[in-house]
Amino acid sequence: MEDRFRRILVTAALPYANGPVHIGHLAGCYLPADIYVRYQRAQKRDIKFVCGSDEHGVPITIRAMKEGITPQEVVDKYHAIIKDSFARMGISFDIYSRTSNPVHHETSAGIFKKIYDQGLFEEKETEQYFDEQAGVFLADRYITGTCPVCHKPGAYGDQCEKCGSTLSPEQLIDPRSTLSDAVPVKRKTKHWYFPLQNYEAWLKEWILEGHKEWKNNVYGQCKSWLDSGLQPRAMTRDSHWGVKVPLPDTEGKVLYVWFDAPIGYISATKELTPNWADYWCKDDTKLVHFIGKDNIVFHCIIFPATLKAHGGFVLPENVPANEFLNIEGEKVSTSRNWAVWVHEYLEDFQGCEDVLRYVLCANAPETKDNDFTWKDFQDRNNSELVSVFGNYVNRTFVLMHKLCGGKVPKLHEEVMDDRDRLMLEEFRLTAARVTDAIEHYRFREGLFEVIDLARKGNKYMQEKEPWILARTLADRPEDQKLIDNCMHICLQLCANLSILINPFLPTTARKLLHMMKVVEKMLEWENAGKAKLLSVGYTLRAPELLFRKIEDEEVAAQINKLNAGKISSPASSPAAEQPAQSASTATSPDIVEIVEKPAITVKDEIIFDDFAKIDLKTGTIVAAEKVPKADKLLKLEVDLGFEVRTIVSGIALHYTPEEVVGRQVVVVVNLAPRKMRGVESRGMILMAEDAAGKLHFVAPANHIEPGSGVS
Ligand code: B3M
Ligand code: ZN
Repeated sequence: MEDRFRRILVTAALPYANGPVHIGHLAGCYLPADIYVRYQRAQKRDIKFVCGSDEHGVPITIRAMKEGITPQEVVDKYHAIIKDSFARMGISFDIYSRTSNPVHHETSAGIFKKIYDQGLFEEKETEQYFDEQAGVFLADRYITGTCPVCHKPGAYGDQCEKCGSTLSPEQLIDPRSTLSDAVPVKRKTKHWYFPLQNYEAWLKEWILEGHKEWKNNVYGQCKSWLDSGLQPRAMTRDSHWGVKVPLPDTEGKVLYVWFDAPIGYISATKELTPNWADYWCKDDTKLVHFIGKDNIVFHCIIFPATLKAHGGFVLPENVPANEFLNIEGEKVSTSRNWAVWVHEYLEDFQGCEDVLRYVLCANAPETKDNDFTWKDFQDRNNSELVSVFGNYVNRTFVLMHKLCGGKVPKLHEEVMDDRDRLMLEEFRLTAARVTDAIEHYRFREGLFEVIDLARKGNKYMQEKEPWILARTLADRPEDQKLIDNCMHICLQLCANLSILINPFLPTTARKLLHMMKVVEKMLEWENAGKAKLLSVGYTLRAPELLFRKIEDEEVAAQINKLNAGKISSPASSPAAEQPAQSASTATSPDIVEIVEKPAITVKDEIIFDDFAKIDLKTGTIVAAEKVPKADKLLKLEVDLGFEVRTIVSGIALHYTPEEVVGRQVVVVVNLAPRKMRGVESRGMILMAEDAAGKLHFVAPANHIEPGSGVS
């Protein structure tokens, strides 16, 4: 950790208490946050990890309406289920609170009031859409219509997901209520707006200049919001469920859920410790928000701006947001029941909590959306956890009992060779790499390093073959020293594995401690990389099974369950939908992910002359390489017959450089040059995108001369 910090406060997005959590939530933010926190605790840093249920917002009131129960009953039910799932998965919050707690109501109302008293809100009476059938004002997400920018249907009142434009409900063409499909009517209502535009310059300075180290996906989203200009945003809503607006004559109005929810982090800290202000108000606190990508704008722009307006609070040092985890190639959808629910997993795979943690971390959507498949779950378990990690530990313990009398043997320095020294050096190097990876939120990489150390251990043991030496001990008694050295090093490696795996797989780490008969204290990070952790002569326990094999039938049963539970058409109302990830897929609190195949739409008509301006020619890719630090980009050299051009193309997630060399392509050759990641791209390659988002080359059916015109 940087010297300027003395304590760390980690938050994980507050899940909406309107449904259970699924594995996309875990992968999105709770697991990465927990890994980070467990590591920091092992570093003996002053750290607090806070979270809780987000119990306000429209999705909860709608669910209550549908189920014919009160919003309080909805949140009570799901708060309990969610809390239990987290606990059983080993997500080690210092507190898991809830935003319906009185302390939260007081805290968020207090913050609102202070901003109000400073005269910073703009009070506006506007006409807003009202659903006369449902009898409610419609939150932005509950209005859909045609996008005024790209003219595609299915845009929401706050955003068009097809073209990414930020919208307001008034801009939608042919608006409809998603609750009743009624045409909404306008009604007058008064609200308090936070003038985000006044904070734009400050936010640009703080994020775009000051936090270039943020993950690309986070920085990029902030930049595009800031570049497109910020608008005032209403911080109150018409509803009876939520934190009451702390002003006179505001019956039926509550704080906007995205105003109060992040303040939930503060209230939870207040509940946790009387020293809460140290964590929130002192500059030497490192505040880190773990979230999913759909929450970026709220955590990077809106919440910091409100904290800034209020004054006196620290701002996040980092906001490591993950992308989404798909299931078996399809987007998670709670309304279609296309999800793997954590509470169900825990029933079906008892004692396999660490396996899920492992697979979700190994497959974490850290830089791009990723896919969870049951086959991959099985493969990773069987070939990595069982065959590499578990097998290594098991062999070491079995051999130590067989060849060294169940005790940690001595290290005989006089017969050590370079291979032994190299292996010991590897402990240190791995520890340093894991440390660096976790400090910089690269958890997958950290985890791979740990598994790789076990792999190296296996290789070392295989090369040393102590069991072969044991056969000829009668003739060569001096070989016992070689056996001892090998087993000594292998055991110290097990001790290192327990320390390094602890943030990722805490239960496994503790099983190792039990086998080694050592106490928790050994897991302190300062021990990572050390060559002497287990004392010579110390008796160790018999090996115990760390991981069991996962059978084909178990995987088949899960796939069947997933398919059997699938509801083919999305529920009629998005209100039934639960946020899908991290904490959700929605860009607004008031919902929800609507799962629809993107409609095929046609752009506005153009005349022939417009088309004729585009110069298309065939070319052949003659060289290709990855653009450093850009996941998606390949730098291509394309032979166009008359010259070879450099073109940067966003296809790296679909094709390797080797796969594209030699391909014929169609190029827009008169596109103005553009710099991408410092490389000037002169032209664009045409690609077709299938329904799954995979890109395919557009090329002449038969090989023709590079430079041929296309029309
Ligand atoms: N509950 C939205 C979501 O579940 C919201 C997160 C709040 S974090 C302060 O994605
Ligand atoms: Zn659009």
